Amino acid sequence: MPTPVLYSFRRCPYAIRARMAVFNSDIQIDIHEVSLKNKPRAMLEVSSKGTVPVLVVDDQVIDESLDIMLWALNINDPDGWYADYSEAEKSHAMQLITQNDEEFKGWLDKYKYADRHPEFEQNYYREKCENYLWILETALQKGTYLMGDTVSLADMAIFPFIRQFSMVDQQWFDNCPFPNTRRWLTSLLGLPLFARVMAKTSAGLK
Ligand SMILES: N[C@@H](CCC(=O)N[C@@H](CS)C(=O)NCC(=O)O)C(=O)O
Repeated sequence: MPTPVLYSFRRCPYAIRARMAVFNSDIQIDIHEVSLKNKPRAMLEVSSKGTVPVLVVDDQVIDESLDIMLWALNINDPDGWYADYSEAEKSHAMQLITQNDEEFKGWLDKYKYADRHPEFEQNYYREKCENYLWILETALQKGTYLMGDTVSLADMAIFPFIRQFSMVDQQWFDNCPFPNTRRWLTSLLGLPLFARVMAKTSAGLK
């Protein structure tokens, strides 16, 4: 089987979550870092929607980050991010991820680029984001991670977006009333796996 190719963009939260799962599963892949302003023709030929990440494995094209995570975890889930959970827990994890992808991300983009959305002040967009942070904070008051005391798919799929949120106004985040979310994010950002996923040189890539 030829080595699977992952079209990726280093800072993209969707690509980060996909790389977290693929790297953790120890599957050998070639990472193709993409310029979003000049996407490679080979990528657009297999996925015309033009978003990263895109995984090409044999004749299969997977162009949704969550599907890439599930593909990797299905092959190898050494730390039990997914397989070890009950169906009810899996569905709860998916619900948290869907809320991130379908609601929070939209408000996050407006918060980050508030100058492009002058109909409201930046604080308005941040307060919209906070609705989701409350949900995370409540879960994280009960356990170290979103699904309990071990890392799960939910943590890995969501934290790259909370990272992005935290960086919009780091000072605000460092003082915000979500201490458990802050603690959770700090712990995930400190993982050696995250350092590997974010490495700028190919030495960090598998
Ligand atoms: N639903 C997709 C969303 C991926 C996505 O929107 N990625 C952004 C980068 S963070 C992108 O490629 N945008 C296209 C562009 O900027 O041209 C997924 O989960 O993979």
